[in-house]
Amino acid sequence: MIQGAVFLVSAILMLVVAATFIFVALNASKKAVAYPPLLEKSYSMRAKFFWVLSIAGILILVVTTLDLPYAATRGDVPGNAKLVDVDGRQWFWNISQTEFEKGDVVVFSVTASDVTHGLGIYGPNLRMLNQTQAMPGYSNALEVTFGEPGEYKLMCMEYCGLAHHAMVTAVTVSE
Ligand SMILES: [Cu+2]
Repeated sequence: MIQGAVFLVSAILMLVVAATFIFVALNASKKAVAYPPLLEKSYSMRAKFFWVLSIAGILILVVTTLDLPYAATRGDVPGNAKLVDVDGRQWFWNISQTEFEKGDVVVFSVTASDVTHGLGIYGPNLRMLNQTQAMPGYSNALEVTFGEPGEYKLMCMEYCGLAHHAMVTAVTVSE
């Protein structure tokens, strides 16, 4: 469904670009225009574009940066959180706890014992909730709130060898 819409929008935009090229090509040789005034006009347009795009770019940067979840990986543990150790190895996850209750706030302390892995946590609807790297010698804090009951999957997010794809495990969240 969304692919169809994306295809339609792309096709329309490509047609607009093609039509623009054809329009320019057909009108190119009609009349000669003095160049210096044209140059001046395009320079002034370019200067306006520069400022509009710069200001829009800075605004978009600020607004989108505010939404980044860096605070959740800083390691401050909320008072009611359960601390769970996760250790990634070729090719499985060691977890200190796999049973939770709905509403639990869990801070996973994520590390690895051989090579670098990535831990991604997926909700029962298979949407990713949070993810971090699992690195030998480091602990990354990954906070997840188990908002609904069901099976949450932990998957490796970084290619780590032959059986990388099999590095999947699950935790259960009960009502
Ligand atoms: Cu892995």
